[in-house]
Amino acid sequence: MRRAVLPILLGLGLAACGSEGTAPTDQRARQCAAETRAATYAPGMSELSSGGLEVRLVENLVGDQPGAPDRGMNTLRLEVLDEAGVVHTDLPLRMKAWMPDHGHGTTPLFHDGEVDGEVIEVGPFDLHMAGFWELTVLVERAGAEDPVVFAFCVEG
Ligand SMILES: [Cu+2]
Repeated sequence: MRRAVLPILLGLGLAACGSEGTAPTDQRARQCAAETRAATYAPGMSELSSGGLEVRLVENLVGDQPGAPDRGMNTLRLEVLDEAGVVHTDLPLRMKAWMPDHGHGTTPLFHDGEVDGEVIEVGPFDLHMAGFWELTVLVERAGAEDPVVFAFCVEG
């Protein structure tokens, strides 16, 4: 499948934002092994915002299957907890998916959260390239956006 898709992507001019798109799979895997900025995905992992909120990544879906963020369509299932540990579904949030090394993100760049029970779902969004991605969750509280960053290396 990927062999068939790559020439199409290259034809769209995406080759300009990195050479790893054409690198052999083992070379990309080594890039991720050496990527010190990236977290290792685990369901339930969480990050604290400077404003005191906890954003928990309940799970990521690749397509409709649980798994580590990967190339293609991903969906984050999040919980937002306040300082008292209370789960909030009343705080609007959006997520920005960005490749800082390449200076581009997904199209569209921002993805709004939608409440699904006690979980807030973001996506599906397309991680269209292998490499280092920052998924910045911006939770709106008291008129300001409080960011939390989940950083992953996508081996593709
Ligand atoms: Cu890129």
